[in-house]
Amino acid sequence: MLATRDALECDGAVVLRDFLSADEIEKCRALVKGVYDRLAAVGARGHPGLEHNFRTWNGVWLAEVGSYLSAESAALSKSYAELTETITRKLRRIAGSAWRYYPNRSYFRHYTGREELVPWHIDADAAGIGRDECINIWMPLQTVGNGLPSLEVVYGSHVAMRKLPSLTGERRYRDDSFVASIGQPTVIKLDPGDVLIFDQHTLHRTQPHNGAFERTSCEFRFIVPTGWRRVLSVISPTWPPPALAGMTKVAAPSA
Ligand SMILES: O=C(O)CCC(=O)C(=O)O
Repeated sequence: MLATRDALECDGAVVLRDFLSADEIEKCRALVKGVYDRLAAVGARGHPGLEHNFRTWNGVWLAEVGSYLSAESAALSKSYAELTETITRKLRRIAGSAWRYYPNRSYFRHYTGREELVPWHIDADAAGIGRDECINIWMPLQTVGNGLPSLEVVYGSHVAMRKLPSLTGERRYRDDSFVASIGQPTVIKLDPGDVLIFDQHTLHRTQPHNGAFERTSCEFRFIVPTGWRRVLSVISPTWPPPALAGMTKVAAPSA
């Protein structure tokens, strides 16, 4: 466990093999497919963030998926709750109990080749995290890094990126020459069940790929609440605690 924490702190990213079992991945696949099928069939009226993300980049915003599923499908709702509980329990055992699951900045992503592949960025500014500490558990549902595009990361880049000012414009991406000035990219090869965990300041992008393809992944983000949030966070492994979710104003999601 400490080796993983040390690697995350030192390298800003760490691969964990078999983070989910074959059975857990199968259930996750069924859940993600069920959510996409439901959204395609009936849309998400009353859930503007979910609808917006789905239409603009084929993404599923997890902040609204819990309430959407509880009205749409008891089976999918239970499956979503079980999956996020499993991931949260495993992550906290490895990284520490201060981490809280953060659905406000968590997504499913289904690529077909028609969507823009995400350019170089750090989550801290491009994903509008707005928290001191955040990590992303990136989990593909297929094998990636050979045929299907994976993530490319620059190990250790979080140290330099933390010292630089955040980008604030419309497109918060970095170009190849900027990335070359920071470090050497690595393509991450993962099988279903494996995850890449990375810090919100670690440079990464979708591995370039030409033509049509089908790839689905999950981005589960976790934060360490501070100040008054830290006090309240003792009541739940999720932030905001589900009982307060309706009262906590959520900023518009960014894709
Ligand atoms: O799934 C991808 O290819 C991009 C994901 C990403 O950039 C992120 O999770 O921050």
